[in-house]
Amino acid sequence: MLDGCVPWPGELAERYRAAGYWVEQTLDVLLRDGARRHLDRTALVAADGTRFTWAELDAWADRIAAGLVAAGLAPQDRVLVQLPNVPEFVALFFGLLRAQVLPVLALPAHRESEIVPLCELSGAVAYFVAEDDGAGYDYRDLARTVIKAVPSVRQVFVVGDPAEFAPLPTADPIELPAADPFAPALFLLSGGTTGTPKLIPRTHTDYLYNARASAEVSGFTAETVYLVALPAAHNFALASPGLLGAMSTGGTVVLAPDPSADTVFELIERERVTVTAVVPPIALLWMDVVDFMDADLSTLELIQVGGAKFNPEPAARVRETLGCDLQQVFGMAEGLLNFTRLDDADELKITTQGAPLCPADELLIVDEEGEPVAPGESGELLTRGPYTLRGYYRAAEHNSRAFTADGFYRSGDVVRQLPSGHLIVEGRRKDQINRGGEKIPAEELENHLLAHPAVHDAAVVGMPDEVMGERTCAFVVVKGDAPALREVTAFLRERGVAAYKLPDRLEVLDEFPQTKVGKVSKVALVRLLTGEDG
Ligand code: OOB
Repeated sequence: MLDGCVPWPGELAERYRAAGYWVEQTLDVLLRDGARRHLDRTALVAADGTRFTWAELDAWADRIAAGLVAAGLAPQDRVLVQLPNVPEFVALFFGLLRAQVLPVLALPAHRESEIVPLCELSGAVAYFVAEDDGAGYDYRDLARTVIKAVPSVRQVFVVGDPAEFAPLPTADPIELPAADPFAPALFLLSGGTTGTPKLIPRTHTDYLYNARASAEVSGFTAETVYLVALPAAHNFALASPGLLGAMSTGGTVVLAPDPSADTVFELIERERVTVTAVVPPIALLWMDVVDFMDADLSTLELIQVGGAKFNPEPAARVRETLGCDLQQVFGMAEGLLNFTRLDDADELKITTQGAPLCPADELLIVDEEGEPVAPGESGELLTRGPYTLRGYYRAAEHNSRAFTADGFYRSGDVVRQLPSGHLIVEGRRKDQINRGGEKIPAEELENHLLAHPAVHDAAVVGMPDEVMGERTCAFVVVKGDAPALREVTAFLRERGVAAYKLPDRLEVLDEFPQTKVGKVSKVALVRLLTGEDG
């Protein structure tokens, strides 16, 4: 295991192997085998209609792998990858796997305040970006800041015009040694609950299981045409089942640059898309406008909705509005995935967030004292299993709190389990805001707010919102004149905070309500917003 990663205990690892959840293959097998089997069929389609056969994608990944080696990158090196949904994302992903260089997958929305700490924590030696985001934001400026701030980052590679940096490296293919299937292949980002980012190591074999089993439970086949509507770097769109799941069955992957109805409906019609995955606000948006747009969505068989709670009322309207089946997905980058099954009764598809993917997923639902609740009661979900991490990367101290002594991950989600095994997500015990699927660690935003000269104290909470599930409210105690929301968000942007983390509302208080033990009472703060008492 890479230094800083926590392995599964030998006895469990043996069990996962014996049961066939862990196979002795590397993730790269998805492209290598796919290319062997499907050769001249279409593997990947870009938004502009550029198409790549399996053989072309395979050859491209080989050239990138050789280019990475020629550029001096070595096995186990970490690199930061921040690319939008472009074909280069897929080719580079497999190129990195082949060269055994470990990508840290950042979201396109991330900025300096996320990217710099991620590079520091991972010791990244290179940074891969796109020229821009298509909407005027130039990632090369961000790269200039990052290389100045983080000495380990020696190289920047750019998709598009590289300016003073290098283009994606390619070279004539070379023979490369095979990776250890049980070693980390990549790092996902955690939604986070603390002031600093957390990295999730995913091994070849655990992520292969994640992608293949998800594809199976979602009914993917060689005829599947999967539209990547969420950022490809997110676990949902990447491997749950996502683009890797579609590749595992020989399906076709179509890349959408953004999830707007205009963009997506046109791609669904043009490419005859059969399945896609979105967060609830996007599903709501599509359902709202579909009647006013004359797109042909008749090929769409399934929409997967997850990342945040999808309420039963809109869930019940999916079939009549979008004309397709609904699959709810309750997952986490840390591992555990829950899916409603395609043959579940409508009631379950509409009112639950699904049942665990793997028979070896172990779930505990516990009360505040950590004791298991009675069956059917709600409590915090703890889990371990063949594709759930045993520790964040280089985070020994945090790991001692985020996991139980016997290795269960504390999800921070409050759930209730039906006799069928299906879970209903009822809330959260972690200090995080889930803004339409985008996760905001409260402490991180509070730290940024505290840096503002007029802010004496800060507490960030989620306020209920019909469309987003929650929006972000920042409560502050000020010194001197109270700043306006606009001034505060400008300040946060200036600090390089991602746009989705900016507060939607600012409330100034003389002092914060406190709990019995003298901590800021976030429950009381939310009550101030919703006007509920008791
Ligand atoms: C997915 O992954 P992350 O890592 O961005 O966020 C995980 C957290 C969960 O712990 C839970 O708090 C929330 O997001 N969540 C849901 C949910 N799906 C995720 N809360 C309620 N209902 C749901 N359906 O969000 C993710 C990863 C893979 C597949 C799907 C989602």
